[in-house]
Amino acid sequence: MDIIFDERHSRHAGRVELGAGELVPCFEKPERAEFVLAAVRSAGLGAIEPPEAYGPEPLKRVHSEPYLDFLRTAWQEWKALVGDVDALPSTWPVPGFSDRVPTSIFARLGYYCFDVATPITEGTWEAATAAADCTLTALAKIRAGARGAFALVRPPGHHAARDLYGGYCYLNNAAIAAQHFVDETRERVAILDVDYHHGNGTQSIFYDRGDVLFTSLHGDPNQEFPFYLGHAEERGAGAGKGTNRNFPMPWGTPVETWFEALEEACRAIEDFAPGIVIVSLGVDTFKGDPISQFLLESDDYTRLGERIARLGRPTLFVLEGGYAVEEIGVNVANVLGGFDASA
Ligand code: FKS
Ligand code: ZN
Repeated sequence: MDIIFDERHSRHAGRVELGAGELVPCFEKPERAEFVLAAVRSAGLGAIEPPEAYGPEPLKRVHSEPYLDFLRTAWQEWKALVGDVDALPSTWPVPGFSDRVPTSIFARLGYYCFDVATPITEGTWEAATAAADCTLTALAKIRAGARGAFALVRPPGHHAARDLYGGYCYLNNAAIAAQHFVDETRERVAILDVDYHHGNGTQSIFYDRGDVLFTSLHGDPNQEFPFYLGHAEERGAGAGKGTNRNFPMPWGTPVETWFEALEEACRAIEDFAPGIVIVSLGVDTFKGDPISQFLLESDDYTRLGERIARLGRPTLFVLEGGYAVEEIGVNVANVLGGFDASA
């Protein structure tokens, strides 16, 4: 398993997010990647390499130019006006307000961001673009014949839509890789999103696309972030009708039920016969995760990796969430180890 990693992830280090009624230290922090790096290294899963630079073109295939310009320049504008504190939105253009693109930095934060947990800091753009480059480099390993590759990245990506960020995500790494694969091969892509949270960004980017299947297992949006998307009846639109499959599950769902949903998602992927499987790999389904309510244990991640291997397709793993920092390393390494042992 080739592993792609870039130390520039640590340039993104938000200080605070707004939790329920109080500012708390960011859950999505640099140590996460360090724990994963240590675990994949000690598991001896494969060579760990830095990324190639792909430039802006692959990003523009998924995100709008005004959105990318905003992400690239927001920190400087915020810092000049407010000072060296995390940039967070505090007001939003909800339905009923004008849909003009606003000019003030305060207004543009709310225009492009959907929550109060996703700070823009000095190094956010650098880290986010490095993560996209890592994911594209891992994809290139697969194009060159590898059976599996792992993009060990942060910030994560699956909540980021064409021109919307939130949920700790800015650039949608998995979607950028999926689109790049389609552009290069014209083959079909299946995305399996096993993060605890629904990948609203990835779903929305490919919702009307028949060539990209999106499947997701996640906390029921009636109870869980991102709340406004991720229901079972969202099946895709237009040419993409039938190529969006959500498996929402309530808090405390038994592990066996989770694996039954995985089985259904895998059958949908097998029927779709994609040229590649891209796994949005969050391990916040872990029993000990501080912000999530599923019950998987460390050994269950090995089983997950084995099932993914049985899909029999080239597979790109992209890191998403997981906040039990001590255990995310071993949980991720178990998925990749289970995959390698069965591939
Ligand atoms: C906790 C509130 C949590 C935000 C949750 C974001 C989850 C992000 C993620 C990703 F993979 F993107 F990192 N609100 N008090 O895990 O889905
Ligand atoms: Zn998550």
